[in-house]
Parts: sequence; structure tokens; C-alpha cells
Amino acid sequence: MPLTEEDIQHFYREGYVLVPGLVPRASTDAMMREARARVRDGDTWQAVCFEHDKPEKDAPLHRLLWEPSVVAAASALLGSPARVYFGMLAIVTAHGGHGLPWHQDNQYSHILGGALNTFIALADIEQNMANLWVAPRSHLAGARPSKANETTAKGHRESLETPENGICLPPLKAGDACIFDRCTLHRSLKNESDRPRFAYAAQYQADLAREALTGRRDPKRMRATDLGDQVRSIVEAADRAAVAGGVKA
Ligand SMILES: O=C(O)CCC(=O)C(=O)O
Repeated sequence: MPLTEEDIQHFYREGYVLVPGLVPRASTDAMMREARARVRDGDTWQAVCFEHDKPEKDAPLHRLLWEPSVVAAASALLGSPARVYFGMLAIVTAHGGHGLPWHQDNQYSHILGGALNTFIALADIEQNMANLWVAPRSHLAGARPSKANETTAKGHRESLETPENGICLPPLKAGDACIFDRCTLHRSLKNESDRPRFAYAAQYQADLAREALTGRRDPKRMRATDLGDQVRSIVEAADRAAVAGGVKA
């Protein structure tokens, strides 16, 4: 279902919006066929990231970047065609991970002109399964100071400010999503459960958005619909092969 005007107002006012059932079941099932095979040994937070220079690489795993309902929601919130900024399958193994500390995505790279992240549950995520936390209205302060995390999430940014109003999202069903501004503070914690947590983060920028650092528009950030046109046949062929081979979701 398309976002309502109320959803859009909630996103701008609170810095996030929950969208139950954003992704159709057939697509989360197809994602899970791929995602289950990516769980690695160990107890860490694990990511498989989209590579702009090689859009065909792992194309079935990054299909949600051009999933029509996701792109439509991002475009409605951004008020323009959505360009793919970043995509990431994020797995937290059973009883694993430390999650990611409070951060804004704009603390990694600062985009001006509209940019957001779509956290999508690929399978059900209970609150104790490294579900996402957000700090409502934290986006209103803009990009805030941060540092490199040196302890539980090396290689990640960490906000110098800890919000006092953080909330854990309610339990999510496969296909539910939380869309949040790249200035909204968010985090996740350890997965306390016996099941791995599977989520996909699909980030988009507005059609004319620019990098704060350089003032440039990044030509690699293609429109999501163009990415779909480029890789759809690869993904469809992979799906046919998986179904013929009896791979289960
Ligand atoms: O996967 C997670 O646990 C957190 C995701 C996140 O922080 C992000 O996508 O920026």
C-alpha cells in the first residue's frame, strides 16, 4: 500500500516511519533463500554490501534496492525519484553481535538534499533479536559529532551524544520496514535469541542530492529504477535456478 500523507508527516516530524508489510512475501522469501546461505561462523554482526561499481555482483541479494514498493515509498518521502545510495544485508547470528552503537548514517558520509535508510525485516524480528532502535526527532538537530568506534563495532561510527528518548521498534514481521532520515540516531543491540536476525538496509538519496564534503552529485548513485532495469534478468534467472534446485526460503 502506498504511504499516506500521515505517514509522510510522521517521517518528517519524528525522523522515522514504520511501514508494516512494505515488502511482499514473495520478495522476502526470495531474499531469505539467498540470505540463509550467507550466515558465517562466529558471533559478529555480519554485512554484505552493494557495490556501485559492480551492480551485478550478488544481484539477487540486493533486489530490494529496486523493489517497486520500497522505491515508491522512498520516492514519496524524498519527493523525487530515489537514487540508490547504499544497500546492505545485515545478519546478526543467534546469541551474537553487539549491534551497532548510536549513530546517524550522515556521520559516515554526509548527504544534503534528502537521504534516508529503509530497515527491512526479512524474517520476523522480536525485540530481543537486535531489533532497531530509533531516537524520535533526533534528525532535527542535523548531523552531529561522532567518532570511530574502537570497541564493540570496529569500523563503524559512534555518536558522541546518547539520546535519552531512544525506543526499540515493536516486533517486526517479514516485510515490515522502518524508514528513517539519515540524520536520525539509531542503533541495535545483541541478538539474545536462538535465531539469526536477517534485515536489509536500503538507503536512497533524492534525485538532486549532493555530498556535503565535495558539493558534488555522485554519478555512481543511479536511479533505483535504472538499477532494476540493469539487473532484473540476472535475478529472475537466479530465482528460476533456485526454484528448480528446490532451494527453500
Ligand atoms: O543492522 C543493524 O543492526 C543496524 C543497521 C544500521 O544501523 C544501519 O543500517 O545504519
